[in-house]
Amino acid sequence: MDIAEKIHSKGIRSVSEAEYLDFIYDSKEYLEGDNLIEKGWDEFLIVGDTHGHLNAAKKPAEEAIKKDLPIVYLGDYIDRGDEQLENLAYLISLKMEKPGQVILLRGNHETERMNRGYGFQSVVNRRFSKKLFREIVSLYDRFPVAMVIGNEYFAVHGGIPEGITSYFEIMDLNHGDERYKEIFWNDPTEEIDTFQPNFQRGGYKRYGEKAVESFLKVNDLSMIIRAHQVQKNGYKYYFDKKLLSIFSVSNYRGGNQGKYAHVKGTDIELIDN
Ligand SMILES: [Mn+2]
Repeated sequence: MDIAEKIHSKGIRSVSEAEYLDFIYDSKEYLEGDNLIEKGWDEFLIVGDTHGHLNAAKKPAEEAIKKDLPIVYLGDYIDRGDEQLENLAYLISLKMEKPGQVILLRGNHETERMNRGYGFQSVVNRRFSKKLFREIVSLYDRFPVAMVIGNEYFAVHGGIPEGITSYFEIMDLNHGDERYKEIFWNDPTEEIDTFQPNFQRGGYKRYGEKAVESFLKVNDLSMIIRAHQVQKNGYKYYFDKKLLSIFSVSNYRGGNQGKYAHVKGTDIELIDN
């Protein structure tokens, strides 16, 4: 039985550390290991933060399977929710089943530093050993940080980094480079034109409409799709629909809605999650 199925039917307590470790080792060859990937898809589903909420990851995945559509997850799979090891196992086994049709991007919570402060490290250590935590952390560098879809969409967890003109430059960024980290940390804002430090996020940046316009123009793309911030309605458009921000856990903080998107050509349908 697949580990995700076992967790689902018998609970995380039924899985041994050796089983989870083998699963993590096996998954490595299925993860891209590239910073950026491109797909020529015309139709796909795209999902924002799921943060340890298994049902938030599952509902869009089941729709993707039913309709035979590819699906992109925009990162932040763990920390905070009640089903962190469950959510991670579910998403990774989905990836292993259909590696070319399922893309797991890296969020700012797919980092050791965040896991130490926001819950995942203690969740793993409570149930298993430090060894499993180290192995899971070693996977994160294999998640792509950005994706280009069908010459239309630029998909990332946070947004565009300052100092990158062409998306091709992302392919060679070192993972210690601030510009690499900005891709999963930065936030959009209508208040500024280009870039400004974001003190709420500990030194990463906020980016404005002119920065987005020029990035899209240079790269011949039409929209950025990103996650990383809770939205009251589950989504929010910025900059005359040049950017879509989605968040996929409902009732995450109070009464917010969760949404994911079904994209077909240039049509985008936002679906309750
Ligand atoms: Mn985030």
